[in-house]
Amino acid sequence: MRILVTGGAGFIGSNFVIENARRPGVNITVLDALTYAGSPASLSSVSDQVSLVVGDIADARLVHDLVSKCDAVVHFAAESHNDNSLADPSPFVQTNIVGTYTLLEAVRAYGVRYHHVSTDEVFGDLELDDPAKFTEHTAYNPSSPYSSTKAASDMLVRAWARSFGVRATLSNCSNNYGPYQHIEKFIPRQITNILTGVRPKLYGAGRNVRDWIHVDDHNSAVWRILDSGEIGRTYLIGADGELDNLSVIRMILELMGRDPHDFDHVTDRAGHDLRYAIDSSTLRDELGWHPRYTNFREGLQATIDWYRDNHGWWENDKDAVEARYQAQGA
Ligand code: NAD
Ligand code: TDX
Repeated sequence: MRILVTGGAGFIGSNFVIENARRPGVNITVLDALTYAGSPASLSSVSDQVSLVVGDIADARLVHDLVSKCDAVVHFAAESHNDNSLADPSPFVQTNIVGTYTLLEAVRAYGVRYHHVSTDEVFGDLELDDPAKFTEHTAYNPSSPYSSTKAASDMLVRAWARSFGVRATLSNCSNNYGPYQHIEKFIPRQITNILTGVRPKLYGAGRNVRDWIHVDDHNSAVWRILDSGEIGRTYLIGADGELDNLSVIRMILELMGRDPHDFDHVTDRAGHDLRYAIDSSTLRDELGWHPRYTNFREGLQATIDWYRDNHGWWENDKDAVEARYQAQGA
């Protein structure tokens, strides 16, 4: 199977490529624009097995050429950071909506199988004490420019599947953690803050809850859906990992041998979603998927070790990322 992986030099995409590049009978081409969030270094361990095409998913001619030569597209590429979408929504509209449209037109033209990687943020947020979790039937109610452009892209996929018979599946996953995540994101930002002598930064009071899943578990679910998912269906991916941000920041400090109170409260995010929680029982019951990382503390420790052992992967970006946050009071 020839698979085109968009965004394969980003966090989740590179982990997906590393995990699947050596599967017998699988041949992977990565299409990635190498924005600030993409790095060829993330693919160095599989550079002999994988071709990297540097280009934009909204470049129709390039996309048609690549899609015409593959059997399936797994679409990870996106502008993915909420804070950036509040500072400038325009690349989010362009990549997440126009880019997805461009891919859909190409898979429609060549009859290619398509898997769309999306987020639980399309459902908006939940109250802290709400017993309900997000399911496949939850109405869309996105809050940020990021999540609204992801919601729009999901809608395009559903329409192209229904109206044009595109062989598509969708997945909406909760917050990922693990190696190769950009240091603008919550967990790697705090780990690399501690490693560089900067105090960790917590938005507001830290009551906001995220449902953490290890990136390898997200990707094993994506593979399962690509292989055995029902065409036209949406699957929710989650590993029952709900924790508030205050608990996570304290756990990082503790695992790194610091005082768990040694962090700063900074300006809260505008429109900050309160809580996400995924019910992944359909995926578990129908496709037999289960997460491997069921102990968040152990997965977090392994992630801390990875950032400690791979300074070269992130240290050149650190000052610029923190300067940008400081300018925003965050
Ligand atoms: P990321 O920002 O780390 O990586 C995105 C990649 O896409 C980068 O390599 C970047 O260079 C590439 N890219 C951006 N614009 C492009 C364009 N126009 N053309 C080609 N390539 C482009 O993101 P991530 O965290 O790995 O997220 C991957 C996907 O998973 C996204 O669709 C995101 O919405 C979704 N998702 C992420 C999470 C999470 O917790 N990180 C959770 C659920 C879903
Ligand atoms: O320094 C910080 N301090 C802080 O308290 C940062 C960067 C974040 N936060 C908070 C905001 C969120 O409540 O931590 C939580 C997680 O923040 P992010 O890592 O920015 O993730 P989030 O906004 O929840 O979105 C992530 O999960 C869903 C991904 O970035 C999205 O791409 C994915 O769709």
